Amino acid sequence: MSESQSSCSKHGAERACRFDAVIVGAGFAGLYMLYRLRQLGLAARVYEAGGGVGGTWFWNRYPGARCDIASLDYSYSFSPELEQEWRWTERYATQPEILRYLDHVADRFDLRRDIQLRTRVTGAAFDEATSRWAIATDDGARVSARFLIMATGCLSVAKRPDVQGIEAFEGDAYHTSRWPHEGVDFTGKRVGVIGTGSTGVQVIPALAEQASHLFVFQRTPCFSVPARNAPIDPAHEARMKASYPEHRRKARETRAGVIMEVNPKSALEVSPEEREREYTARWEQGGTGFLATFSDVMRSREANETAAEFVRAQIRATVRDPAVAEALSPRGYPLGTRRLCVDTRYYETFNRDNVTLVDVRASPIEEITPRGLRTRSAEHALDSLVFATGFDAMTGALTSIEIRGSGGASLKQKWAGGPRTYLGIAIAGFPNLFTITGPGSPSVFSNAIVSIEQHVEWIAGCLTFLRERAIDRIEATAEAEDRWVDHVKEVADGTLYPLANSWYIGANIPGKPRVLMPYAGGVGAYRKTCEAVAAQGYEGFRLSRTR
Ligand code: FAD
Ligand code: N01
Repeated sequence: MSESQSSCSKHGAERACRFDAVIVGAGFAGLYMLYRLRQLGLAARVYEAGGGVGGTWFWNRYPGARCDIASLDYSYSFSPELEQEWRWTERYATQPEILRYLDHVADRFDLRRDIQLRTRVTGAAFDEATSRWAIATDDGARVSARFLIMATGCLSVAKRPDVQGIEAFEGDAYHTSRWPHEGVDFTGKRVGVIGTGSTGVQVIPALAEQASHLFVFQRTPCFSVPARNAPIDPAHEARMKASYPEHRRKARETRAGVIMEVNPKSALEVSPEEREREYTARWEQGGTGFLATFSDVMRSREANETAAEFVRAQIRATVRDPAVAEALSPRGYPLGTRRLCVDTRYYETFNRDNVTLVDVRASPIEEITPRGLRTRSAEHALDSLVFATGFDAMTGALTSIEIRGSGGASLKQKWAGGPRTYLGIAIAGFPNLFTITGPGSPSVFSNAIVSIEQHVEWIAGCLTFLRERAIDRIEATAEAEDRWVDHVKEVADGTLYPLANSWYIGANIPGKPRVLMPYAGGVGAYRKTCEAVAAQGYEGFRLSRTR
């Protein structure tokens, strides 16, 4: 398998390239995958649709964008030197800072020479005779690679709202994940925002500070906890950097890839006073650690309701107008089953005179007009519209590429009833193809960087194993995939997640099958499963030689 080839040739207007591996996407996943393949001596090429590296952090440039896992954790662990030399300035870094970090990584490890930007992979077909992928890009090149590694991201395909009249709008319209690089000045403008998920709660306070008036069109209220963002205390940074290896090792063994102190008690076994005290303490700490206030918040509907009611009480205490506070209060789904939002002055923003909450569940959006937006009960004149409407998550980037496996089988068709994978890394019928943080892996239920590094390292280990045995074809068996899909579903059914309409289960995209796509078994347990599969000679995979 070790061809270590990289060559491009031109025949007339046609360019043909051959690599050991093609990686699609140059975000956290694609960059690290390239680094590891280089270490193995493989010739790899990254194709990236965007005009720069960074993935999520290249695209999502809306005001207020930042991570909500502490940056000292939301960063690569593979290079101790990088870990030590990079200095994060805030507990949760802003988008520009994370993008600077990823640009630095690309330069520091000399990755750019194997990354082709502004190039979209449009199709890939597996050739049985050669066990290679024939990859089509939108620059017309014909690319051949033994292995195809999809680092296409779980949240990289923007979803525009399916609202009538959208094309007729005469003002400026922006999707938060396709934000203009030069920024947008909303000073003096009447601005409408559709969407109140994690993006909405970040962009809304930022826009409110600029716009003459901001209309927030809310369909489903979110649960949001304060970030308590702040500059990083140098003493904390020094302590963390001194204990990084141990800290990272522990994080890899947790459920979500971050060390959280989980209170072992049940929310239902403590007194109301103790419950209030514990929730208040977590609320004051800020961040998603709120979910770990009691052991059963994410397991028991009744326990969860105590957390939900605590948040509703915070909303009532913060938002001065009781009707607005009530409209902002989520009901009807458990806290955390749609991604818990983390904000800076989100609820406070609704006390501003220049902000109006429009409840579009009570009065649905009827159409976007040339001059604004009309709901069933009112018309709102707008200069600008901001769509914080999310993504065709987890499967969108994969099914939008025409991927054809053994015998020409289409991935899109295979997944028509929901994604089917083995470990979220491989797909039966699609040999030599790997998905980083694919559906069926912990992915978006975790600190993404921990999950990305685990997948990249597993794939690198697998390719080394194949090379040492001169094996050039690996494919998940249908039986192993069926077992894994059943296991993912069984674990999902034991959680509260299926109770909410969320992008986790595809509910945000009309016609998408209702399947909990990420694996809810936790990154620590999942890692052990993956390691056991590898230790048993890649159990559940069929390995063979073509030549
Ligand atoms: P991405 O960063 O999405 O990169 C995928 C790349 O693939 C993109 O650049 C895309 O252009 C490219 N691509 C896709 N299809 C093609 C194609 N056909 N051809 C060529 N290129 C293609 N996760 C956390 O754990 N913690 C956080 O705090 C956090 N904050 C987030 C904040 C925002 C605003 C968003 C949107 C997501 C956040 N996430 C967070 C999730 C985030 O997506 C991951 O943390 C991580 O950045 C994903 O990296 P990736 O490389 O897997 O994918
Ligand atoms: O997207 P979302 P997001 N009419 O799908 C609304 C990560 N992230 O971009 O639910 C009216 O969560 C929709 O309403 P409803 C994180 O993983 C992280 O906010 O369909 N409303 C919803 O309110 C996150 O979960 C950070 O009723 C419409 C919103 O749009 C993921 O990315 C920051 C509508 C979409 O919310 C996605 O978050 C940002 C319509 N026609 C993102 N269509 C961090 O801080 C959609 N909506 C880490």
